[in-house]
Amino acid sequence: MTTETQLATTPEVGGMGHSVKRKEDPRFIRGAGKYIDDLVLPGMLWMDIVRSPYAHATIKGIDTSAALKVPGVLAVIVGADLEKAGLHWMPTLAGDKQMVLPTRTVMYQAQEVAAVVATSRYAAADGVAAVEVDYAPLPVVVDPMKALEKDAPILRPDRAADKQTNRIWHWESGDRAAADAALKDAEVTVSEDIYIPRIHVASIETCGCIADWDAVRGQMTLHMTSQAPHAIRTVLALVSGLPEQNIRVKTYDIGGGFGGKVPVYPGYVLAVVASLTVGKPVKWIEDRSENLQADSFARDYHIHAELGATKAGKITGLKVRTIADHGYSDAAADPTKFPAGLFNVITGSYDFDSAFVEVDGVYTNKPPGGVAYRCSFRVTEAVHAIERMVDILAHEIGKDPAQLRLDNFIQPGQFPYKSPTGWEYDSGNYPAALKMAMELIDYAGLRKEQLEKRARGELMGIGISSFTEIVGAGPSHEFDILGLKMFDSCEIRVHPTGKVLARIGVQTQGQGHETTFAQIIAEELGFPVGDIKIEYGDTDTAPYGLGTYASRSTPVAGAATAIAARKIRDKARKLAAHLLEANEDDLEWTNGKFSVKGSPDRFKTIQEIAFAAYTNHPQGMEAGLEAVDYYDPPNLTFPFGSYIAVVDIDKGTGQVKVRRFVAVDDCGNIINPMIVDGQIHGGLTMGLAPSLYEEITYDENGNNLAGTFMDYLLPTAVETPAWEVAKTTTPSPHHPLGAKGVGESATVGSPPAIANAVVDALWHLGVRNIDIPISPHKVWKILHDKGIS
Ligand code: MCN
Ligand code: CUN
Repeated sequence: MTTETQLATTPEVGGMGHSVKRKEDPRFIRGAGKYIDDLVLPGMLWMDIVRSPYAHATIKGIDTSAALKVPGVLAVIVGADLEKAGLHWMPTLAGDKQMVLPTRTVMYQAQEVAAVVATSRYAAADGVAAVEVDYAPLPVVVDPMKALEKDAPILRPDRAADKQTNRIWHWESGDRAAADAALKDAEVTVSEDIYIPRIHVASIETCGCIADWDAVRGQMTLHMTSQAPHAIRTVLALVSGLPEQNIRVKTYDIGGGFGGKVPVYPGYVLAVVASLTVGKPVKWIEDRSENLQADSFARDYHIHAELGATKAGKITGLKVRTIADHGYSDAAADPTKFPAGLFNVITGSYDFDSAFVEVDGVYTNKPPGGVAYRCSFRVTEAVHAIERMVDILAHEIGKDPAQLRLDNFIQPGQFPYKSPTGWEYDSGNYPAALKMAMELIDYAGLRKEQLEKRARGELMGIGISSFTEIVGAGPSHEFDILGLKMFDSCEIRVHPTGKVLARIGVQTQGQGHETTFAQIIAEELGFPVGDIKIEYGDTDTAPYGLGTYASRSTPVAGAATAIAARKIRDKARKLAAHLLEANEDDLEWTNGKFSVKGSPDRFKTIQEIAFAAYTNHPQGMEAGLEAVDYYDPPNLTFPFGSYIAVVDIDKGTGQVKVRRFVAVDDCGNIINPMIVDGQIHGGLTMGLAPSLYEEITYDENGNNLAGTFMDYLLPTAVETPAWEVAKTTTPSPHHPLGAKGVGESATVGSPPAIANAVVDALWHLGVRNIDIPISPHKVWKILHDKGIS
């Protein structure tokens, strides 16, 4: 079910709203995609990394002599080597610093300790095995709550004297006094501790790069898997001192990013140093366990939430306190001003006045990071908390969770809506989405079925999540990363024969930008999508952009593309006036041509105009037809949706089966409905994953207990239900195409629907909350303790 939008272009042109097949698929389907590990350069060497078996230890010595005797091993790099060049620490995106290689202390299990460069991957691995490191173990801090206790070991003694604590920062938003007062006066309050576990992006392609230093030309080329190539180039220039014009970052097909390919990892820096040292290209590719154990994690939020309401269920206030486990360094990928991301969008889809949120970032002996993992900066955590709390409130006061939501939604007439923590939601129609989802799933029928089943002792639950997303970072007055403002860009060149080359500042990792950005140009200029080539990911040619994450490509670079195309259309109008010997104001634009008002047979097509731009342009006008736009969005976009999950629980095993899942999404005007559905399907599966399966845990010694796919469980097609998707369309009022981002909505919105469904099935047994992932063991234990299983 889709609210129909009027299509302005024909299927041949393939503008907005057409399900154009992905231009990138032929190469993927034929096995002709090009990934970083496919690339082999002449004379290329391999790098492999020695990693710490301890989560916290002093390095007493590193003996590289045996490794250097391994046939094929050319060099071993240790922290002391980097220290000489001042490269043993590097800045993180969050303004902290992180070790490239340790000189004294290792801070988490699997931390990089040394790098071995060799003539083959096998020789490098043998070299790694031959490096001898003498460690003296230190006390390990695993629990962030214990890290804040007075006698906890200080993990970062390198910090300033007034920061000798494991608390990295404290951040708050909203009005504490107002929230306190609202909760004190509330007729009903509910509170809950909710833990959102540490999880890890498990993209098909792990991280890797080839650093290629050309000493003769003074040129560093970094071939890599990055979601943000330009930012990497600038960081590399600042850290290494190499002139930025002599650094080229180049990406290829990326086998999934999902946030994990935003940060700068020590491996990249080590490959660069190795190439500078040996003067040859050096390749480094992680294996799966290195990826799971050492790269940036996501979530790991310990949330305590309190919600106040009237007895009738009108929400009046919210207070949230969170401990955020950041590992040993704050390397979170968040905009500079937002240490806890956009977590304060936690008031969600509901209209109430008083909210207060506080977050403390904490150091522990775990890998650093805090990437979003298909979540625009901590929004998944926020959505999970508010949607769980709203459900707890509904059950507590005996009100249907759907009705409670309908009674509290921000109403369509209230947009633009100012939230109590300061966001301005651009547009929305929350009741329409929830009502559509209820109808599609037959909510009333399901509630009836549930009562019947409960009478028979069967466990069935229905869970709703009515989420509001916040994507498209971001307006330059508030959003930057390391000082770089979060604009994005597009450059369009129209060739004489009416074919188009466009380059964008964002970086596709599977989202289909080669297709959808061509569709934006097709919509605006009338060139058929097949005549438009989209390029990205080469910093020597693409215009500067901040990259793809936080579903910002459509909101920011998509807008830049539309505006660049409109600049071209403005020039095309002048050319058409010249060709038609008419006044510009007498021309009208329809379907790829300018015609004279009132004389529809006097027209010039965009292709004719393009040719004239090079062959017959008026005197005094510049030749050529090209434009560039750097777009600074006036606001973020606020996509939303309502999801309903139905689960059945096996009483014998505690296994949760998601029987049905209806997802109604609204991302404003849609560029390519098929691609959007693909994003939703993939996103829902990535929401199912942490709901029931994915989690990284550590034992008391800081050993990672989920370092392989044997323990880090991913849902396969067998576990994944047949997603039922539908749309409503509420355009963004400030985006040139009325579009909002969608890439993360489903991952953000779906976990609470599943968790709410499980708790809904068990509430009558006295269950208020189960933290995700809801494993069969957790559920079985509850049922067993209640004497049911
Ligand atoms: N789209 C559309 N109409 C809209 C909104 C989006 O047709 N109204 C299309 C876009 O043109 C684009 C795709 O949907 O082709 C996603 O667009 P958008 O929501 O702007 O998100 P981004 O392109 O910025 O992608 C980022 C987002 C994030 S942050 C993660 S994480 C994620 C995701 O996309 N990583 C992905 N989806 C992924 N999909 C794949 N296959 N691989 C990843 O690594
Ligand atoms: Cu939100 S993970 Mo995506 O931003 O690359």
